[in-house]
Amino acid sequence: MKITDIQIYANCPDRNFVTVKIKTDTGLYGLGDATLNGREMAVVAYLTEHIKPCLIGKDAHQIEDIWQYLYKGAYWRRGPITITAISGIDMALWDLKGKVTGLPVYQLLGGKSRSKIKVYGHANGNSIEETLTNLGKLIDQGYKAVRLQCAIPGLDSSYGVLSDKKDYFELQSSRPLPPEQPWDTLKYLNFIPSLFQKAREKYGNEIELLHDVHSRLTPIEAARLGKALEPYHLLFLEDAVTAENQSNYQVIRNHTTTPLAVGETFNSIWDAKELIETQSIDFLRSAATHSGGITAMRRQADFASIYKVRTAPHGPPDISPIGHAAHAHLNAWVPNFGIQEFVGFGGQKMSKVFSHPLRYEEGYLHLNDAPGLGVDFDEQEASKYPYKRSYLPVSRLEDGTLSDW
Ligand code: GCO
Ligand code: MG
Repeated sequence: MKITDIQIYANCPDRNFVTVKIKTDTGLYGLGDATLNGREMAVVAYLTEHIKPCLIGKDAHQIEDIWQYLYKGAYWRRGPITITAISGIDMALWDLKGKVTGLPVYQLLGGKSRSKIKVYGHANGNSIEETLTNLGKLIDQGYKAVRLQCAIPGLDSSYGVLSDKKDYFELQSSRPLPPEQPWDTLKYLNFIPSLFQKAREKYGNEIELLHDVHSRLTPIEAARLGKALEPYHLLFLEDAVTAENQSNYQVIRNHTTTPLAVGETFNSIWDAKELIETQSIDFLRSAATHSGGITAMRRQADFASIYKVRTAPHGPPDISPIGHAAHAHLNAWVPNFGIQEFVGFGGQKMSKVFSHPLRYEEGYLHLNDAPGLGVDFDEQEASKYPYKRSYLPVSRLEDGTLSDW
């Protein structure tokens, strides 16, 4: 099965996505997601200029060898641009192997460990009341786990709050330059425990609750938050601090039993090695699109399992349906599965451009048995929605200091 061509697409069917299509002499093609939010075109250039010429003529069955060739062969190891590009290629090769054997990718990984995939949804609002109303709506839709984010009183805008937007898939349009958002740790820490207190008062203890700090705290501040949230027993507290220095998590761990999750910006097992070995985290949130594709995610999960760390792949609106499908196959197989983040399937434009093998029902995703990843990409339709340059926000303290967004 020789690779005859590789096409790379950047489109914006509501959100920007980079899609890799590997064509072969069998007539079959494979699809991969290589979307890196806010830096999409760097990955497009990497794939077009540096990867494509090396792979034409290679055997598409050699997934492992191609992964090693692109990783070791670059010499410049790791980094989000390189690894997102490799991830897109890797997914497309697994898709191809599935198609040529007639099997869904989860079968190639070892078969299903579960019949359905537990997800957590997002509830947010401009006030505690509004957030809890939205939590109630998700509970009515069958969600068993929900992440809560709320506007922080006294701040003009807050991470994870949609404000007047209908959903996450509306967010892409208006960011020709990075928008700026305010941050104030004191206001945040004083407020967040009351959100969870009221959530438990209103909805009891059956629903799993989660929260994303989005890396805005120092280790000892995160420890204080973890302790304050203990009575509300979160499934996990996410990204309490940035994890560039992995030993930061030991500080948090030493103070609180609130479970910790991190990893959405990781692009290698090396970003998580110490966190896992020191048992400083409970859930690893790396994503197939940003962490080396299915080949690397499988290794990370196996390593994590030794330390009883479970997987909880990042599932934001800036990963394409192809990336989400890759997670679904991994999730169906992985023995140490935790939970999958799920924010919906996007709007009409997305569903015309991408088809996928997933169905949501009562708090779970169900994966069908289509061969490969079970996805498709309509390039005609996609060409109607050209890529739009768009940035993630940046965050500043009241005095103007740039802080972590
Ligand atoms: C999450 C995330 C995202 C990221 C986004 C950046 O937990 O879902 O933190 O919302 O901010 O993926 O591109
Ligand atoms: Mg997050």
